[in-house]
Amino acid sequence: MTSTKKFMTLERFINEQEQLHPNATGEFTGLLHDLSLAAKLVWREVSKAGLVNILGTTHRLNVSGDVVKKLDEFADETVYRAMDHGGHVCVMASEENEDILHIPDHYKAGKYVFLFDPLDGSSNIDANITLGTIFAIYERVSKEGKGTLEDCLQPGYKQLAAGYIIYGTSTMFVYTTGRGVHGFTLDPSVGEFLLSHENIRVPKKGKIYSMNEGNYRNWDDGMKYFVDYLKETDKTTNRPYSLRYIGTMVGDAHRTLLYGGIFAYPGDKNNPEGKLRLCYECNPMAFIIEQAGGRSSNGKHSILQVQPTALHQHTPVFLGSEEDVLICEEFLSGNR
Ligand code: AHM
Ligand code: MG
Repeated sequence: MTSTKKFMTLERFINEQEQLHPNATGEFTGLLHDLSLAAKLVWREVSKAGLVNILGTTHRLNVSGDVVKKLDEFADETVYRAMDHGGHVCVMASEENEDILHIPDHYKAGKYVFLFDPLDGSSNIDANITLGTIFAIYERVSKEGKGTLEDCLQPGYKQLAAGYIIYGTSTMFVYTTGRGVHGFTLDPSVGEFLLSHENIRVPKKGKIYSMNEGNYRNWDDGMKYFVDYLKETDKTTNRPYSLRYIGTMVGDAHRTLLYGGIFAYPGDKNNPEGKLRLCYECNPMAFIIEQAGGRSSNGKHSILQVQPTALHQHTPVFLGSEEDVLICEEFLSGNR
């Protein structure tokens, strides 16, 4: 008997989920459909990244004949354009743009707010290493018309959905709408995302830590002691932990979601609020990890409780297995 999983496409899954909400208008479903198109368009370009010097502009989206866009700019524009005309979204904001992005006047504004990091890990492009796209979806708080900055500055616990697309050895679409976390792997031969990871759960405790340890000397003592602790030998607690760090948050968080352990980008002497952005990177990943039974923290409490005050604000971030993040918090607060 063939597995039924094989035939569950992302589109079908989203439609089936919609049936669970009798009052659903289909708007949200439409938004996720638009997003899966954006994912495929970005994947198509990402998978050709190494060919740019050979193919030149021939196969690039470059209708005006201008110089080829950098991949991160291409991803930014592609995601925006896939989402701007469906009538589902009233405002967007992207890591690549300083201000909020309005929907063009000639398109209808919908009730959702869409925040995204179009190409996470862009410093890894030339080395052919995993990249990603991250997104967060909120319901607007403004009543009508164009969306506002206030619509974009909502705390993470108000997210209706969040997820990421990981362009790795295979391409996956991983998302949550607050009913578990589900992963779909792209079958490039048919151009469909197929359900491959249903209801993902983060292991309660892991054996991997993932952070830029090059910043060690600039960390505060709690962070240093935590990492020292992870390197000690103690068989009963699986120590020493292994270090894995890609430098693409999507890749590091995805591995943490599947294998457990802890991913962190703490503050340090040079950057007290760390490097990663609350609205585009930390909130969506925190929602995913918490939905999968893991824990997120800014060092003191859940990332999802932080009220954003600026679009591009940074926050220290700790994500992963509940036990590992709890121990980290104990070190950070000086209780260990
Ligand atoms: P980007 O969105 O501009 O690519 O930057 C974010 C990336 C994250 O994906 C990753 O976790 C982090 O920067 C790596 O930073 P570092 O090189 O300092 O370790
Ligand atoms: Mg990023």
